[in-house]
Amino acid sequence: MTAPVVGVVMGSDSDWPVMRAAAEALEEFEVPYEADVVSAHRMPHDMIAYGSEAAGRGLRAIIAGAGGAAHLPGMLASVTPLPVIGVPVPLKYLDGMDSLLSIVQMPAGVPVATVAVGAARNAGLLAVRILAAADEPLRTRMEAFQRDLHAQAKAKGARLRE
Ligand code: RP5
Repeated sequence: MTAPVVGVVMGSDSDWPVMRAAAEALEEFEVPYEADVVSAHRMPHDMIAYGSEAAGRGLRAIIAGAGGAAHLPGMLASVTPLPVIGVPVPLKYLDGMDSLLSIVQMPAGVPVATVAVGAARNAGLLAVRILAAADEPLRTRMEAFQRDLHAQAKAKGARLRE
């Protein structure tokens, strides 16, 4: 088993249907990850321990998803030097705007890279890019992925012109 380098955490298992897209993106690039529930409000001491120990355990980035009063990404960012990517999970009310604003509006000095509401796949891809900055084989795979995206977009235009 390869040790995980990305932590995919969320406030509740009810976030998993959204957050699994981050895990799937990491799997596509064969980036080892761990997934867990780390609730900022229901298990605050565990959450602080997770963030404090993440870098020492070998993680290189954290993807944190939460909904509503979504304090998990910001609180993790306050106790780890690792890059934290926040995923606003949409809940039943407010269309995820509450989650988005809870995550994106961080105080100066404590950044969280916030993706769009529900955009866990982009969070996974951003984590791959962060790792790829110092990993040439991974960067080569990301470049191939981008070429593929380009080709798919071109093909869509070509179909419209037929
Ligand atoms: C948040 O509360 C979680 O991130 C989740 O999005 C939301 C609801 O959690 P559950 O009541 O479904 O466990 O902390």
